Amino acid sequence: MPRGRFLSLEGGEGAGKSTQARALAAALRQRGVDAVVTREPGGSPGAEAIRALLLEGEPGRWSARAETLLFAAARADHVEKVIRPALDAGRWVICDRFVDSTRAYQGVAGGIDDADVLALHAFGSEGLLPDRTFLLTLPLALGAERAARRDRGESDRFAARGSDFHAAVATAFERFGAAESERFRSIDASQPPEAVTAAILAELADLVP
Ligand code: Z5A
Repeated sequence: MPRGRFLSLEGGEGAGKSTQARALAAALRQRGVDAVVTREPGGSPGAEAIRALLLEGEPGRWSARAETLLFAAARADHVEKVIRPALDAGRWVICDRFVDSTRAYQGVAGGIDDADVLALHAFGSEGLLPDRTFLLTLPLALGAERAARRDRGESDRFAARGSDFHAAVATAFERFGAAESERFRSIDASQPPEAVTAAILAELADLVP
């Protein structure tokens, strides 16, 4: 049984990652691919419990180091219980955010060294990386507007952070994409949803059977 493919979607808030994860799974299923959609933080019962700790409460609830460890712990459980078993069973996994989010949010924007984030990932998740990462890009204001419309004014610990923080996250993602052009594909997420899905599928053509 050939191993399944591991795809991740990254980008700032409101970029449309969840929307595209569902649309991509539907498009792949039409092509005969057995695709599962999952998300971070979360995706397994243990990681979903950690998700609640991470997203709820005061913005300053965790130090940058504690927050990084919580994300790494949630990911370790998610990888072990959900992602690796699915890939080993030949299924494709579409993950709404993965380790590049920790590198961008806790790393570049939060002040934790990239090498430390990657060392935790090497220990917790045996360094698993996606076969392809789609970076959904759009102007920050448009993403914030979409997220605010969806959340009707309610924001979690991360959305509540200022525009400088979110700008640093966007710059970090761009930098990762430029440094790892084999894995990353940048997608213009300001287009209508169907056009974004088509752009992702075009950048996946070499992997789809
Ligand atoms: N975080 C972290 O710090 N470190 C980590 O390692 C990880 C995460 C894994 C998770 O929040 C927070 O945790 C996240 C980063 C941090 N915080 N931030 N910011 P979450 O899981 O609750 O949410 P999210 O990942 O941030 O999702 P999101 O960015 O808010 O949304 P999205 O998935 O990118 O977008 P969406 O839900 O698909 O779409 C948003 C709305 O726009 C919705 O109403 C759609 O119908 C609409 N939409 C989507 N696409 C389009 C297009 N193309 N046109 C028009 N409207 C659209």
